[in-house]
Amino acid sequence: MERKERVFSGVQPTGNLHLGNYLGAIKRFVNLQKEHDCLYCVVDLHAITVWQDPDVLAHNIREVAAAFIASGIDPKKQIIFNQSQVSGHAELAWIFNCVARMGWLNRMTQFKEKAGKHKENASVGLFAYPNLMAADILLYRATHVPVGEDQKQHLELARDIAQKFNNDFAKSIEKAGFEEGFFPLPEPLIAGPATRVMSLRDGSKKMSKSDPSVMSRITLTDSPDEIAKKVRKARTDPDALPSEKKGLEGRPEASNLVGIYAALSDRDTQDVLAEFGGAQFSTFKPALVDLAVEKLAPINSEMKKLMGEAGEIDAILNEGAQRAREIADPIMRKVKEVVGFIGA
Ligand code: AQP
Repeated sequence: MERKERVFSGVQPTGNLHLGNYLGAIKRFVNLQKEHDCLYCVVDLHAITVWQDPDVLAHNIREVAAAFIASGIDPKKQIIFNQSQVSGHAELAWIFNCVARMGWLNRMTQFKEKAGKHKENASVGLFAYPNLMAADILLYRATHVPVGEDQKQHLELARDIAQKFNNDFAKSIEKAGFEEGFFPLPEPLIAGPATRVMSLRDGSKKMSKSDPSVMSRITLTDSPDEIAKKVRKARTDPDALPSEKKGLEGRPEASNLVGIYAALSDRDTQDVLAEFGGAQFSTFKPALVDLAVEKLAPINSEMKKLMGEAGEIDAILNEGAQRAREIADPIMRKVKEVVGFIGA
């Protein structure tokens, strides 16, 4: 079984897809497709680690798929599918539940943040989420994973799981004909000026789907008026923008807005500061509104159009799942052989 470079990443269909999801993940998915074989997954099994209304979940699955396509991912060239259609994700996750150690999962900061004070009430799935994420990636023996900064720790865990699997089963892996271990150690691709987009209301908090304040995030379904209102009201400080990156230190809100501008315009932060250094937010914010509307409005209208054609989205997801299974099934068969399971 030859090993090749392959990109895998996923987005949860939990509603309120926002600028952080777009700049930290989806926009980068689009760029990667130029030179890689990519699988982009709507990770619905992850979504249900927190209860989802079934009707809303189905809508949100289609909406993430629509966002992928509207942003420029070509479903004919790349594979777009929803996770629950490929049973290998859950099967491999179970095997990884038996490879990963409790101590490793206990260190995951996202579980601590999401479970908060009510750890005893959190689902077992929320705790084991990183094992499923490792399975998502390794089921395809993917080598590169574009994600936002918040997923770095989970990616490190996926590498640890791959490494431990390779060690635990070294003998049977060799017997099955693999010289360099069975799973690759997947590399996180976390790069660019917007790997961690912050809340528009609080520069110390990540922009997030579940923030109770709608003013904290720009969503991919916001109208131009809503985008303008949110940017206008975004929290800032009273100083003008600096001309050098160093001048953004200790100014999280300013840094966030400049990072968003840079990522939306495919420039680096220094380049944006060279243009806006010395400008007040009263000048910078309208420029950011114009740019955000210019980039997001076409995605928004394409998403709307696609959402009116649910049957077509479903067909794309079904076809994508079929193609994903064609890659996953032989790998899963080998995993079972390596573990010692029998059967055809
Ligand atoms: N604020 C962000 N900045 C940059 N990247 C981000 N991502 C999420 N938030 C930001 C990246 O988007 C991809 C998909 O994320 P997800 O669907 O798995 O959801 P999440 O990380 O749980 O998103 P939220 O908004 O933070 O949801 P809640 O509020 O439920 O916790 C990932 O690559 C992620 O890194």
